[in-house]
Amino acid sequence: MQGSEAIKPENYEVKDGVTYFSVGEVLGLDKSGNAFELLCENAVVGLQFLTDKLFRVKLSRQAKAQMTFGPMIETHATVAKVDVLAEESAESYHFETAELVVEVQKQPYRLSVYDKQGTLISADTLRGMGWTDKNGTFCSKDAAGEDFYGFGEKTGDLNKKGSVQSMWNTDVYAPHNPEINELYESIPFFHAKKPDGTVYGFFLDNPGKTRFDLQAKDSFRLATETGDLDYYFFYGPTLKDLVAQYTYLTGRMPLPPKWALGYHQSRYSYETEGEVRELANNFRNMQIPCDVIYLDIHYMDEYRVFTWHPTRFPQPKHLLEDLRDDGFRVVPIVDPGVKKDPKYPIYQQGLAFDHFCKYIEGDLYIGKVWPGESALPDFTDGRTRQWWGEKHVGLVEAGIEGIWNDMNEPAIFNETKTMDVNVMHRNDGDPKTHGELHNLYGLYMSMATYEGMKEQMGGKRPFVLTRAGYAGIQKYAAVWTGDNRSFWEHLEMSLPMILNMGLSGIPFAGADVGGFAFDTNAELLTRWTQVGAFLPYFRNHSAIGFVRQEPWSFGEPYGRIIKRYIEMRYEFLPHLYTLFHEASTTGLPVVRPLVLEYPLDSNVRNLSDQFLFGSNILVAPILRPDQTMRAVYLPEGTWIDFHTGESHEGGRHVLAEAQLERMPLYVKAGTVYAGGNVIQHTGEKQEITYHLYKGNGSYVHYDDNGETFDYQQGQFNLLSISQRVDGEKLYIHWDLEHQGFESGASGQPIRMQVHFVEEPKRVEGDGVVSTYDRETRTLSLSVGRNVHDVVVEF
Ligand code: MIG
Repeated sequence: MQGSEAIKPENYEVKDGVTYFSVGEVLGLDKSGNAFELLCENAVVGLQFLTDKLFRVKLSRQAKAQMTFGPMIETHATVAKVDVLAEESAESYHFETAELVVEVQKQPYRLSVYDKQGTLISADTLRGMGWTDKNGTFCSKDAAGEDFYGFGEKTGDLNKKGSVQSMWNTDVYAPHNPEINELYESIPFFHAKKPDGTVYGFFLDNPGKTRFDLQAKDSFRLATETGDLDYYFFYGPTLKDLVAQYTYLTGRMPLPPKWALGYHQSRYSYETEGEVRELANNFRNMQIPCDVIYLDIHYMDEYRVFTWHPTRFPQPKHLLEDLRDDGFRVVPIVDPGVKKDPKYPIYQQGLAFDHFCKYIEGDLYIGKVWPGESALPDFTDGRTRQWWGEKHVGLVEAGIEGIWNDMNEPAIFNETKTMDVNVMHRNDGDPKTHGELHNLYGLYMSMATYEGMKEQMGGKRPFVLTRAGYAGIQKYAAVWTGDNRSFWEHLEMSLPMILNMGLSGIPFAGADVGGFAFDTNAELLTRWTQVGAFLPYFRNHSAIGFVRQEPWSFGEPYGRIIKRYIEMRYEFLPHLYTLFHEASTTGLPVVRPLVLEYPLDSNVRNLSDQFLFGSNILVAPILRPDQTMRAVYLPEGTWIDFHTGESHEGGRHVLAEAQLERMPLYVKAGTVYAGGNVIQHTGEKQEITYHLYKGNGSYVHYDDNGETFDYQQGQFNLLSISQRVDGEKLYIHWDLEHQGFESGASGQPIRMQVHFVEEPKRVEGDGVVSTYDRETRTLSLSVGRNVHDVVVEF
């Protein structure tokens, strides 16, 4: 048995020669504002309850606790009142809310969390909390048998058990693989799921380098490299609850414009106006749906941001108008580097108004990026964000509604791949070095972009895509996973990455379909497009110097199959939009690992080669060449093969047929979802059909104008549909829950299809028109708006 002398502030060495210091014994308790201050021998520990299930622990190596919140914490979370009962005994302090008990042992400091039944949820290890002679802080927690999820954009498995996760936004062109831990985004948040299914989580709010060591069998450690430990503890008890709480704390994705949910086509680069027009014409002539075309760096004049190349794109406004008439939006790339060029107005203004990053001595920081030597805006300053946002006005006036932020880690062409960590950021009056704020740089850039665009777009929703980000990025931008390669392995790896991003508060994520670098091939592009159609962000993008990978690039049968899956994206769009709306209100991801919906199923703890689109459509993509069959795990319930109608009892594996033109898809019995006919872009009118897979279940379909913020004033529709099986009868009921916008459907009958059923004996309901297709076993119903109930007897 070790006594407390084991961690008395006597320093102790660990194998790598680092000396650890602990906060020591707790000597007293103070209250300051709504935070408790535990006065320890060597530090002050702030303890602040934000809700009954969410509290914050802040280590301060100063006389008083420093409790200023990080910039991404939502104001509503910081002001909420929580009733906390605080008591003291000889050995400990005891804090109790309606849901949790936090016990802080005095000799030495050691924090434990219990639920109200007295079950231990989490506790500090003997090593506890402290710092090292290298100046970083740490906290070690007991954990035995936990599975770990979240951590944002990371390579490797869905379940991060046994790994080390490091957070430092990095531009990685070298092939992404499970060994590369630092990519473009850093989300220092994770879920820990105990073997009994109980879930708790930690968010380490520190935008410098942080590290999560999950290798030990019975403990894990959180560590910072700069700044003092500032963590939030969440008690689930479910994964879903935890995502909701985390996004309550750091914010939720605003509803994107509907067009951003369509198919996006990109290339580094479509280099001229002529090339872009030809591309657009190809889509429309071949009737392949597409909403968005991207302009990569070639559109600029020598890579000067906010300019157009004089000969490649001589009349941007005219081009954009023509494309818009044809239903296309154009999203240009905007990088942070501002070319050092005395004749360039943005550089002139940036200098004149002191917007660029500098050293403490006042020297400008200059880094080499695409435009050559460049200055970088100091986005940590609100004043500079405002300026940058305003600079988009020319693009907005030309008709741009979406911006693609790249290189915002920031990526610099040098040894460290980023800005000098000694650069001093203004940080709204609280200057800090780049090393301390690094992971916030890209987020602040996208925030400036989103807010600037929003101000200029006359009530329309902007779309921003970003490569770099930090916790809270979901409030400003969609995220793509950067420079992947056209490898089957990268297609496979993108799934746990996107699923974990969803569990980390970022529902709007995707990878470059087809792969960015290296030559893709016909089969890979086909399989990648199939799964891309069911991922939240759906963009085909490829790099300069490699084969073209537009949908038609490989001829038949590939072109036809790719087209069909892009069409399916649009057929599922009304449901996808509903899922996006759900994500924007609850934080729940659009695509979900099975463990989110079936947390007690031991077959899905680390399953990520299949996922759920919403809660009840299961997508089982093909991730390897020449696979025409695959094993699919179906969780409990009855699952219907989308392609064949075959019904399977879950809780077991099935072998699915998956010839090139088929990606296995299963719909759970009882599912209702809103679908639509194929349209060429989201500007076209789409007829809604409600799809029913016989069983018990309900659905609420959300819709609005897809473009403006009027939905926040009630201009949206909610239509609920439920179905219930009783013996031979299927009872269908629908209601208009909320009618706030004119969809063009008013007065039109409600259309429904019940899939894979026998020919009914009778269909009851006033004026209901029903038809039955024997071949597809589909029952189609058309119900007048004044009829709310239909009974189908089989
Ligand atoms: O150093 O703008 O990830 O999508 O096409 C490469 C050119 C810069 C990296 C992005 C990629 C983009 C490319 N950019």
